[in-house]
Amino acid sequence: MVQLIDNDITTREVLGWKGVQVLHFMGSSCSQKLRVFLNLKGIPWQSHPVDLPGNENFQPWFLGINPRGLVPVLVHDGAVHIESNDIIQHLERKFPAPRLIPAGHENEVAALLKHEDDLHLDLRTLSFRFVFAPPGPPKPAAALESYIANGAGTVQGAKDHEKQVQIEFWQRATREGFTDERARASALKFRAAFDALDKTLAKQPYLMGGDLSVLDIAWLIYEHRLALAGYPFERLHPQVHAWAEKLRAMPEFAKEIGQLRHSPAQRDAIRRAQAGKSLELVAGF
Ligand SMILES: N[C@@H](CCC(=O)N[C@@H](CS)C(=O)NCC(=O)O)C(=O)O
Repeated sequence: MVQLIDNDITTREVLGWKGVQVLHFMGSSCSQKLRVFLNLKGIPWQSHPVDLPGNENFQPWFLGINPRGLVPVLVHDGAVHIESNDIIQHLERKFPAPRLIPAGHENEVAALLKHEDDLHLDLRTLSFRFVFAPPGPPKPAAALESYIANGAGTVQGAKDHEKQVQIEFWQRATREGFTDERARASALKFRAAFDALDKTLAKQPYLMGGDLSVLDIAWLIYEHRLALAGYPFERLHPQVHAWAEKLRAMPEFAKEIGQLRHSPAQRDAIRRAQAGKSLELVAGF
């Protein structure tokens, strides 16, 4: 569990926040996952939007709350929790009903969620390449400098390796963009993951069996983003496609993912920026 310790937190005012308070961004996949979870649980929470496209997450005040500069962050009665899957598991323990992690399967679910989290930078690569498609560098130099210079740089008191991983990701993206080679490698990892999920969903309605769980939330959010990127789910993983259509129609999901649909003008701009190179073409699907 990633609950920060006192020395990690330099924006001290959050220590006085009561109840469930969430720092998040509307279009962030990890934030969407957490918000769907909160909706399904019916947990009342207070919203603190963080403007990721404006790089507010790289400003000193936010790095004083999460030294990794990532959303979402949960402040629960003054305790600061980072990492979306840890936040979800923490809230599941505190608000057990309705169950979204089957009893007795906590460790199995934690391992399966880790697999999902391990693919997060691959999701980001495909999102930037095929969904957001920014015309210039994904992060302006000044924002990156602020990220590097600010925050405690520690998580649970230890120098944070994860921040370095993030810095290297953005520095490489600034140098190279999101190349065909990287996009293809990321897409192939998802193909393997969704092949396995397709087999599971041929036998049962949800990823953990007969009931909806946090795994359905986590993977639906990935499926949804990748579908926006042009990943051909219906052709490659028909069971996943049918399961995703069913979940997308539930109000608890629809409310959080609906906004990311592009307007026709945005779609045209992205298509032009990609010069006709779709995800299917680049990945060889
Ligand atoms: N492992 C982290 C990943 C969090 C993450 O990468 N969040 C993204 C949004 S989905 C973010 O904050 N990106 C920072 C940025 O785009 O500047 C978690 O699960 O919370």
